[in-house]
Amino acid sequence: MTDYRGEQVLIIGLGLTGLSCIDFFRRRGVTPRVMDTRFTPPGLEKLPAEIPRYLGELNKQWLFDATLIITSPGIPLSHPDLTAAAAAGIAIIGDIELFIREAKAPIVAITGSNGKSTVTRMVQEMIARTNRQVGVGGNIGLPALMLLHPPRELYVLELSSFQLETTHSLKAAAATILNISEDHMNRYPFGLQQYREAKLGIYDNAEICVVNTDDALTLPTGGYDMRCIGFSCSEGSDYSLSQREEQTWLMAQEKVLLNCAEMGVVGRHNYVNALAALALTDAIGIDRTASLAGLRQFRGLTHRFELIHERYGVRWINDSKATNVSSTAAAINATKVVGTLHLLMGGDGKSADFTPLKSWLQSEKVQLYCFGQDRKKLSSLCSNNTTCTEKLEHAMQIIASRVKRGDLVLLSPGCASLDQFANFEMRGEMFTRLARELG
Ligand code: UMA
Ligand code: ADP
Repeated sequence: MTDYRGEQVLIIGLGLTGLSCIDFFRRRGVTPRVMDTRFTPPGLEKLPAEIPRYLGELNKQWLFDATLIITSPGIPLSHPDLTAAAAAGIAIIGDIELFIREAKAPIVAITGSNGKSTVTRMVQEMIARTNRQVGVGGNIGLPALMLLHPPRELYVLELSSFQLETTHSLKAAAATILNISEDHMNRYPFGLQQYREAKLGIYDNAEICVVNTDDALTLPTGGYDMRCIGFSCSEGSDYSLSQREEQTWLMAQEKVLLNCAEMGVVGRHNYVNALAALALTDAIGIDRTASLAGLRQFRGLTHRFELIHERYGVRWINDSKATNVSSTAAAINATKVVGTLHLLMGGDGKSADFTPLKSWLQSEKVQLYCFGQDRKKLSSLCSNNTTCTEKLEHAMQIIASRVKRGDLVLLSPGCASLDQFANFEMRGEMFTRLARELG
């Protein structure tokens, strides 16, 4: 166990991560200081009274008093006060680094622009069939530090690029980057390569790297190496999809494993997610029968291309977790519609370039409804067939007055929700409630 007594620990960012870090240090006899740029950050009501706090901005004096700074993922390392602290030689790490220093069990580490949570939960479901004590968390569910007590036999961590930026000692038993496409460009001013660099850290010292051979950006810096196992949506990789008799099959080492129709999720992107999950569970020695049973059982996650209901021949699908361009593209690709696709997009676009969606949106079968902060930028993609409203609920009322049998209403916003909602879940819950009322 690393001894932090004698360190002047400063935690920046309260929220879920900050609270888990405070608990971690208190268990080790260290009283950290806490800072948050927000006046009333989430979790404030749970902050123990004896913890010194500074709210509303960063306190330079506290920064330079610290010998160890723990940053939450929501705080950019490029913040001038943090770059100054780093230049002064003060160590800056995140909660995942703290976790890795303590965890004794093998770690499966999962990142990517899209599909992280889906693959993480698939892997969890597959391992569950073996009755192993597995801890699952990170950028999903519980913050990693909350998985240390009681200790587990195995850990599955979903990791964001922000978390990877402050992690230095990871030695995953198996690690994957599922895919890389533009996201969080407001945090990566040097663009996609800078974002990729952050994600590539997941392969450092990994025993096995599960890579997407259809996406060269997911390969380690030096390219495909001895540690790599590939997955692909076409045949030829270690794990691949195969099209036979109008059915899609999961294959491993050219052996047919599962008919995708047996899974509870739809869309090619989800079949590819299943390949990655299989490659990861195989890499850590999970019995194939258990893995395949887990895949059959997995029903998909709420807010990810989730069918709310089909009524009067109209389907309403909640894909609120589509917070970037390629996840919305995956949703449009997975959509089969006889009538009109009423597509709801909007929110905080995080400086994204939406033009890759243009050709789809200009289809006569698509009616686009734009809401939230970046609605004008989105509606400029196709001047025809577009309705702009300030709020999601207004757009849904208009849709309700227009839908016909055979139509599909899809919330796949391609943007973060934080301009109008507390999180993507609240946005999805609003869509779900209105879909039930209006549909
Ligand atoms: N913030 C401030 N000032 C601060 C600290 C944070 O304004 O001093 C803001 C950030 O800009 C951000 C928000 O507060 O908008 C939340 O940031 P946070 O670091 O306090 O977040 P936590 O509550 O600790 O939650 C984080 C992850 N959130 C982010 O990375 C933004 C959660 O992932 C994760 O589940 C949790 O840690 C536990 O590990 C959520 C997420 O949205 C699912 N992740 C992003 C994504 O998946 O796209 C990366
Ligand atoms: P993440 O945790 O990376 O955000 P999720 O599994 O929560 O990923 O899915 C987020 C969004 O991305 C959802 O809209 C989902 O339908 C879509 N998605 C899931 N897997 C993929 C994939 N492999 N490629 C593209 N989009 C995907």
